[in-house]
Amino acid sequence: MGLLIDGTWSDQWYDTKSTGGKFERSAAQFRNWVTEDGAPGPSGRGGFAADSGRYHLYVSMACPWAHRTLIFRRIKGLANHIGVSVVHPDMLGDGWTFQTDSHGAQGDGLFGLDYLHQLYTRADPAYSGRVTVPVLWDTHHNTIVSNESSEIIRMFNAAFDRLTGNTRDYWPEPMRDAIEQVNTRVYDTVNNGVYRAGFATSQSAYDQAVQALFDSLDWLETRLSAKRYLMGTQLTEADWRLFTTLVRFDSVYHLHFKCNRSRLIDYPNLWAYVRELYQVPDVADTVNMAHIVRHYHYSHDSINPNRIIPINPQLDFLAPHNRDQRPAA
Ligand SMILES: N[C@@H](CCC(=O)N[C@@H](CS)C(=O)NCC(=O)O)C(=O)O
Repeated sequence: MGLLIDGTWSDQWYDTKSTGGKFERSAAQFRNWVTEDGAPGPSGRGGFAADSGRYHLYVSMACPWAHRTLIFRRIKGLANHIGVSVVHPDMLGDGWTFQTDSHGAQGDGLFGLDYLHQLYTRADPAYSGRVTVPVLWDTHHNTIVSNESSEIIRMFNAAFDRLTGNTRDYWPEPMRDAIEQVNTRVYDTVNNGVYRAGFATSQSAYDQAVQALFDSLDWLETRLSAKRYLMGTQLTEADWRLFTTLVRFDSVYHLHFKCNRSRLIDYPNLWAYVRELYQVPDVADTVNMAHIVRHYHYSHDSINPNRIIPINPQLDFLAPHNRDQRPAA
């Protein structure tokens, strides 16, 4: 685990001393947008037009943020248009690597690099900051378009529609404000909440994070008892953003991140909802539980210093969900 300082790799863990034991995630720095015609998006510069074969996605199968982008790549019919490279699940002193001695880690498909940080310095030789997945790479300008998953999924949602003919919209204009409200709470207390609990280095920081997390899971359980999806009858990005945390919950967050007041399977509605989303065509292919379990337990030696990989529950994500028999509201 480390970061780049003026383009040089430095192996250091997250600093929680200056924040009273709290884990604070730093903002992603590459914020350009792929758009249909290359016009600038909401941030960054223009010049990134949607095109087949031009963009490449770097992901970890373990990472919930990268997972969102993999799901959108599949459900928006982009698999034949955007290539993928999967990093090795172990993230140790060199950060994410392209080692291939783990099933499903195929190395760097574009340049044959050894480390993900080399991709960042290829885009910006003086880059300072964390080296995170996902990364959307542009082979045309030889740079990173974006390393912010919440924005990459919105690009995938719309920018390539003319190319693919897939116009399914997971961020419908009339629902955006309502989606944002749900996203904000889910991001703060659930997606990032599990990390804030797991990486806390003081009791109070942990208590605060874990309480907010379970308050939100209770709220979501109630919401999903009345609605099939978070926004009602329509599956939206809000659901996919929640899914990638929930699908990891019992295997890693419950034990490794000490989020153990309840398990996902203790919530009948949340558990059936996760099974339904898992069973959406092509989504199961994006869930690699072996990489998920290995990455967290092996990489975070401050939490699990002996790197013992636990036995873990056997979860049947393919069991019938019966969510289609719920009231439509
Ligand atoms: N804001 C980013 C966060 C991505 C992120 O933090 N990814 C983690 C993996 S789950 C990572 O690569 N961490 C490496 C590090 O922090 O050094 C996004 O959503 O795209």
